[in-house]
Amino acid sequence: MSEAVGTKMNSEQAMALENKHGAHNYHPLPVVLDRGEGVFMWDLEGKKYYDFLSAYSAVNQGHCHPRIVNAMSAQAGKLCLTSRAFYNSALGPYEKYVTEYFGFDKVLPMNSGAEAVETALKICRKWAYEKQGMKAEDTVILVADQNFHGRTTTIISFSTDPDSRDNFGPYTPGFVVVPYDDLNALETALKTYNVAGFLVEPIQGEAGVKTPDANYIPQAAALCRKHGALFIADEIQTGIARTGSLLAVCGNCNCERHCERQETYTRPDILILGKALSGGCYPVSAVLADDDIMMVIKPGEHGSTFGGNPIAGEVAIAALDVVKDEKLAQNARHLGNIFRAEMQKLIQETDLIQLVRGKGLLNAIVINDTPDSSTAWDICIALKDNGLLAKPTHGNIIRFAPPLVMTEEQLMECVSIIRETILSFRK
Ligand code: IF1
Repeated sequence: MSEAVGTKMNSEQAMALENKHGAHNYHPLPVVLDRGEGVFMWDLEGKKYYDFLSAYSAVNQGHCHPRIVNAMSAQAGKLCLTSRAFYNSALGPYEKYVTEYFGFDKVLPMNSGAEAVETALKICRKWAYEKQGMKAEDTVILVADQNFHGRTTTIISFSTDPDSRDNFGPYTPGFVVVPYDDLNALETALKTYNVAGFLVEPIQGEAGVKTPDANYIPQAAALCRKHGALFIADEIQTGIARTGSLLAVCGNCNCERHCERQETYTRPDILILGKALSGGCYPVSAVLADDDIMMVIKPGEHGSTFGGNPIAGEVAIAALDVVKDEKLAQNARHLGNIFRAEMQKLIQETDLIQLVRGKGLLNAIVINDTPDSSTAWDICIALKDNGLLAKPTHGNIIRFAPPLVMTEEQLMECVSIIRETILSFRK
């Protein structure tokens, strides 16, 4: 096994180091990235790639966006972490900024997406017991089948994916799974159980970019309100302009700021953000809600060492400024329409692709092979060789999610790479 010997490491050596010294909890594409800028990344041998995954929609603002990196560097040289045992001068301004940006009374700052989901679940339960008089022993939170909300023990307790769930029990009780995009099933569950809340992705990313009926989210929220349950939107992957509006729950509005126009915006009771909240530069997540919900959490009842740290606050302000100033929601909507139209043309030229689906620049193609086939993986290897990085989600589905700063010219070059790769691909 070749080891780095003082000179610059090559990709083979880097992969060998990970294989030898790292847990094998991933199966990465065989490429070792060393630098990123905007929509591009370079491997250790200097080969340039278009990034068509964006770290699962964390790098919406493009790799190493200078405004975000500068904000991070400046704060890192001043004050990195105080813990919440004390106030810090960056947190209040950030909390004001982010609550006004999304239109909620309060924010509870965390770090990873899963932490934010766990936070939302705890707030929901406490609200149900203390404000609604529900009892823990017979109260549930509804979740959708094929959900993905993170990898903690409680979150995988309600996963329907065996890979995420098996052999991690015993599982956290108090969750009921309902079919996604099925309003009748949701209403039946709301009538059958004492429901504290419904946690749902407005578009199911990991399940394969499952875009529900246009009425699903608005009607689901209305059903929750009718039955006294909280509507909890997990926008960790779909939020921050990814789907062509500020939030996927904004529906058909493509402005980059929240609004109260009820005809397009389904306002969640609890909004969960992560990933691109920091532009992929730093772990930042957040839970937003109004006082009547958020204030059930009292001092000492929840938090984390790094939650609300000064760097996170400065980075998130810069990341959200970039979304607004560079009109990333509008760009995602415009380029997403072009991308899906180009994929529809490609579908006419090949029997390898069944369909394309998505919203904004969160899209996926379904490959015409069985989910347990290696075809989607093999296509991603061929795409890599042709200078474009993407990865299958489940089995035969390839997710395409470039940074939202991409230009139309760059998108068309990526369409050409995908088209040439597909048309020349042999199983
Ligand atoms: C990995 C998947 C995507 C998420 C939604 C919460 C979280 C995620 C809707 C948790 C995280 C990441 C996790 C990442 C790969 C990626 C992913 F493949 F795991 F399922 F995007 F679909 N809610 N999704 O998408 O946020 O704790 O990761 O910050 O490698 O596990 P996190």
